[in-house]
Amino acid sequence: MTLDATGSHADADEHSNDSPVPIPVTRSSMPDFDAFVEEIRPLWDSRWLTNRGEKVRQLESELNAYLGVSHSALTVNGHMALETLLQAFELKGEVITTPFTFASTTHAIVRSGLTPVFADIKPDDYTIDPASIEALITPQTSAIVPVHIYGTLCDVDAIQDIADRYGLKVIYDAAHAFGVERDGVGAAAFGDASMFSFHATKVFNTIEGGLAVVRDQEMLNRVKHLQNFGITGRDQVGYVGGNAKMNEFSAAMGLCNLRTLKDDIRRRGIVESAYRERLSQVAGLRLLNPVEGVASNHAYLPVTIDSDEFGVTRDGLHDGLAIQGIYTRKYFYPLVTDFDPYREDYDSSGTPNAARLSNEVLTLPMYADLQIADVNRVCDAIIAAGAAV
Ligand code: T4K
Repeated sequence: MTLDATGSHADADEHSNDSPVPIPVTRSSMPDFDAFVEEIRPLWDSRWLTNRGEKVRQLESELNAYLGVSHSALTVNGHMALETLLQAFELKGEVITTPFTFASTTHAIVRSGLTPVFADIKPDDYTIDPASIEALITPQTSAIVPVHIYGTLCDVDAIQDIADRYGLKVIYDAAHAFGVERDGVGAAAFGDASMFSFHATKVFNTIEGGLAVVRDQEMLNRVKHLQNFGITGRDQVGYVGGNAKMNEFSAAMGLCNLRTLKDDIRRRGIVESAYRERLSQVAGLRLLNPVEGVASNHAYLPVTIDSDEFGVTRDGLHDGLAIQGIYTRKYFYPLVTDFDPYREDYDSSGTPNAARLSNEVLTLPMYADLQIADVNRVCDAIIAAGAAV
C-alpha cells in the first residue's frame, strides 16, 4: 500500500529510504490486539454477529454512562445516525444548517426530503452564527442542524433560545464532539438530539459507527425501529425504515477503545499544546482559540493562513508539506454549497465567513500517538515555508 497525494492510506513501511517518514493527517487509535481478541472471542461461541447483540447493548450502556445520557442507539455510522434522527422527528420543509461541514450533514438533510438553508458561521470559532440562523427562519422552517466543529461546541444557549422562541427542533451534528464538555456537561446534553461519529478517523472509533442520542424512550424506540427497516414487532412493520445497525465487531472495538479514551484525549491535548507553543506567534497563521468553559477533545488541529501576511497560500502550504511527507487536509473545502449537487441552487457568497474560512483553513496532523518530534517536524516545515518568501 502506498501513500497517495492526499495522505490517504499512509503506510510508513513502503516509503523509500531517502524520503522522510510520512506523517498522516490522522491515525486510528487501536486497542491492544490481545484485548480485542478477548473481546470478540465470545462471538465465535454465540455466532451472534449483529441485530442488537450483547456487545452493542453493553457499549450503549457504557456510552450512556460516559455521556451522562439515558437514551441512545448505536448505528452503522454517523451519517446514518443523522438521517435516522431527521426521519424520527418527522420534520418537514426547511432546515437551517451550516455549509462549513463535511458533505454528510447536508446530504443527510436532503436525503431525508428536507430543504437545507445555509446560515453563516462565526469568524472566531467557526460554528453556526445564531444571528444568521434567526434571519433565515420562515414559516417552513422545522429544525436547526448545527455542527460542533473540530472539537469545540456551538453557542448552544443562543441556539436553544432561538429554537424555543420559534418552536424548532435542534439536532446537533456532533460528529467531532465525542468527549467534549462545557462546564462539566457533555456535548450530548444539548438540543433535542445529537449524532456522534465513531469513524476510524475520529477521537473514539468503532471502525465505522455512530450514535444517535435523544431525550426520551418514545423517540428512542422510533430511532431503533427506523434503523431496523421500521420493524416494530414480530410480523409488524410500522415505519419505512432503513438498515443502520451497528455490528458486534464494531461494538467490541468500541468497548476496547473506550477504556483508553480519556488517555487518548489527554495525549491529544499535549499534541495541541505543542502546536500552540510553536505556531501561535507565527505571522499570518491563526489557531482556533479555545472557547471559554469548553473542554475540547482535540479532534482536529485547524490553522488558517492569511497568505498576504504568511507569504504562502493555503494550497501552497498544503502541497509544499505533502512533498515533505506531511499530509494535511482542507477540512472543509470546498464549501458544501460549492459541490455539484448544490452549486446551482445555492450561492456561497451568501455565507461570506464560511466561504473565506474554506479557502484559508488547513487541518494539521493530529492523533493521540503523534510524537512531539513529529509535531516539531510539521512546525519546522510550516515556519520554513512562511520564512522562505
Ligand atoms: N458530520 C461531520 C461534521 C463529519 O466530519 C462526518 C465525517 C460526518 C458527519 C459523517 O460521519 P461518518 O458517517 O463518517 O461516521 C473522513 C471520514 O471518512 C469521515 O468520517 C469524516 N467526517 C471526514 C471529515 O473525514 P476522509 O475521506 O477525509 O478520510 P481518509 O480515508 O482520507 O483518511 C484520512 C486519514 O486518516 C488517512 O490519511 C489515514 C487515517 N486513517 C484513515 C482510515 C480510513 C486511519 O488511520 N485509519 C483508517 O481506517 O474522510
